[in-house]
Amino acid sequence: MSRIVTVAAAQLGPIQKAEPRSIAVARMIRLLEQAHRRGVELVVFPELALTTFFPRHYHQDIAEADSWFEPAMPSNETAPLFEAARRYGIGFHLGFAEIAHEADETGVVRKRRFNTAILVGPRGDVLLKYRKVHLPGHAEYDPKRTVQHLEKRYFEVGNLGFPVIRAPMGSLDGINMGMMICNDRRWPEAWRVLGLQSVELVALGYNTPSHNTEAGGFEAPHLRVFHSHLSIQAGCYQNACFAVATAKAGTEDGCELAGHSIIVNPQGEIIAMAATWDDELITADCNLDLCTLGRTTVFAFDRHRRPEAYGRIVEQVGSVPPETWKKPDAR
Ligand code: CDT
Repeated sequence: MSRIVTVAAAQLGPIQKAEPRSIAVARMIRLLEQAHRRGVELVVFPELALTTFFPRHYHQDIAEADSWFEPAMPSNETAPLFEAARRYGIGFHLGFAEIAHEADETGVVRKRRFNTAILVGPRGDVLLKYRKVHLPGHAEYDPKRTVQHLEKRYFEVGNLGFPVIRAPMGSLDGINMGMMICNDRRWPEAWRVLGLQSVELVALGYNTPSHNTEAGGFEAPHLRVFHSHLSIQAGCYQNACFAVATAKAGTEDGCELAGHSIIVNPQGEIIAMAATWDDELITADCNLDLCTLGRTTVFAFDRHRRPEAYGRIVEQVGSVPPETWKKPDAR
């Protein structure tokens, strides 16, 4: 019998700066209700789903930004979301800003801030936690930018790697599930680390501005969506997995977010795509048996990978210039 799971990307329209979490949670519960009516078993919400994308706002004192973070999950404000999901027996993925009091790499317990996502099972258990590894943007106020992108100011680099968990979801005894957050999807290394753990379904949320505000040159707005889809479709194809990629969309605090949430199959095909910039649920039935073809043929890692040739991937961060060719007799 085929292993089919019905999934949804629960795209959120904009959440303005002044909007409280209770409004966002109420909107998410409405999407969960729709999901329940459509027989969905797993719902993926966006990155930083409870508030505006606050890294566009500068706070000189980082502690002033703490109001954007969740010191507990679930909290009083998010408990209704957990309750609704449990009532319907639906699993969900939720992105949020996390405050954790835990030891750093020197062993000192301190307050730490991460861009985090959790995967919650149909009975309300937290199955997996992921903290964003690839943090885009900058740490200091940049007067040249028209919009700030201060993820490097507010968050530490995630310290949980790219974990994959096999857990029950919907009617299936076990699905191999992993997570990414936004910018991670642009890095093939992240996909491959998940692929090397036999991931079948990647849940990822994102907040991608429609315009490149880095003032580093012109980038046509339609390419923002193209690059997002290109990265996700390539990641799915090359690692023989499905992805549910969910955006925050529309004009938030005067800044446009690109939307275009998608669900992608292991052939790299888009099988569902959002058509609005509002709250919108897109769904697909994912036959996980379709992961087998890629991973037993072109991408049978055990037969075809050549890690001995990939040293630079983990030894180097930036690129180095290549050797310059010289005529053999001039050597
Ligand atoms: N949230 C997030 O990671 N956004 C980034 C914007 C960077 S601009 C290319 C993203 O990769 O979509």
